[in-house]
Amino acid sequence: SNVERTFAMIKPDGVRRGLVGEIIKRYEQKGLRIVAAKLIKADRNTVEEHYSDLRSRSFFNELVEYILSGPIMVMILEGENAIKLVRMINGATRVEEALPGTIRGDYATSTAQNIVHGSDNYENAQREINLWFPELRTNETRKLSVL
Ligand code: DAT
Ligand code: MG
Repeated sequence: SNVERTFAMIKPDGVRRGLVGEIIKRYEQKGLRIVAAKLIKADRNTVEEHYSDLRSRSFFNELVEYILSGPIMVMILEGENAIKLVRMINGATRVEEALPGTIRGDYATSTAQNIVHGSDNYENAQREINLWFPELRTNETRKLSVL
């Protein structure tokens, strides 16, 4: 088995549009367990660090401003192949490629504002969990101080 943890975010348009319950329902329906979750107003430094690999892209500033535009829900999800599973449930990045049945396919109306985020690999999952949940940091992320 490959039980692992990943980081997911409901972006400001997801919260603004009242989709928090719908989105969490989809994760839970597929067997993912919520390890931690909080509704927060993000800090600029954290958002820039989160998307640091996109710093050179033309849409970087627009992306950061968008994430800062309202409350977001950040969470740690756990389950079998959780990293890949969350990205499957979220759907493709580009609005015209996000298939019906995925969160983005069903709700996103633009690529820039695409409702949800999920870590794309194990290393980034650990990095993003530690970045957004500093209060849970321990020497080893596998020993997060939560159930
Ligand atoms: P993902 O969120 O699917 O992992 P990513 O990491 O490539 O996609 O990009 C992060 C976010 O940046 C993405 O969710 C939306 C935004 N974005 C990506 N490509 C974009 C583009 N060409 N124009 C505007 N925003 C874009
Ligand atoms: Mg990404």
